[in-house]
Amino acid sequence: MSRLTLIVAATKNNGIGYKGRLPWRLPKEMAYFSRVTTHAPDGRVNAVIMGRNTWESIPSKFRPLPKRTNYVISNNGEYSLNAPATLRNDLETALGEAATSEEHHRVFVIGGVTLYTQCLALPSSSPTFVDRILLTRVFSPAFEECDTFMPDILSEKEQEGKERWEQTSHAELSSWAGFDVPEGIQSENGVEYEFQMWIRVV
Ligand code: FOL
Repeated sequence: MSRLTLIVAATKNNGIGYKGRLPWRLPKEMAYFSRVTTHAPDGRVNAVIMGRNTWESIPSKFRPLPKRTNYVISNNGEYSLNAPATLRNDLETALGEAATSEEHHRVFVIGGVTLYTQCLALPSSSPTFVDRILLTRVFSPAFEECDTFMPDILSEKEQEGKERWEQTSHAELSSWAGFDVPEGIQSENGVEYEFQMWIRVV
């Protein structure tokens, strides 16, 4: 298990957060996040890896995210999670453990910006790297108040020697997720969004 999946909900400008939390309240979108990151064959669980700010942004009643192994990365060795999750000081250690555990089916990178950026920078030659992005694209409204943005990898111009990202079909997303993912534009609380899957072409 060396492939990582990055999961994120982002506006067209790649806005993902506002004042340390999500800019929207989308219960069905959150249910998708929960289901897709939890879904694993009998006897196995998935791991979720997050930065310390993302950990703190999750309501305490959902921490650690249930039925998943939670890894939290912080440079601060003194940081106290006050919950049954695994604290690691660096990404490499967490990835090494999460990706090599036989118990783990899939490993998800769930944010935030620092972790997304570090993980996306891992070359496809390294032992673990991101080869799949589950992107929930939020089309409208624009959520212009966003103060946190994920790296703009999907629309980056192609460069010599650089990896390409390609959007898969919806059928491939449902097949990979293991359940019927709602297709097309979803409307919830006046917000329009779509569940997408992108894969890295090497
Ligand atoms: N990816 C997507 N697609 N949507 C997100 O909202 C999202 N959020 C994060 C990372 N990737 C994402 C990080 N933020 C919870 C809260 C914030 C959060 C991630 C998870 C959370 O409380 N999750 C519970 C579900 C609670 C509920 O059903 O309301 C869980 O069990 O996963």
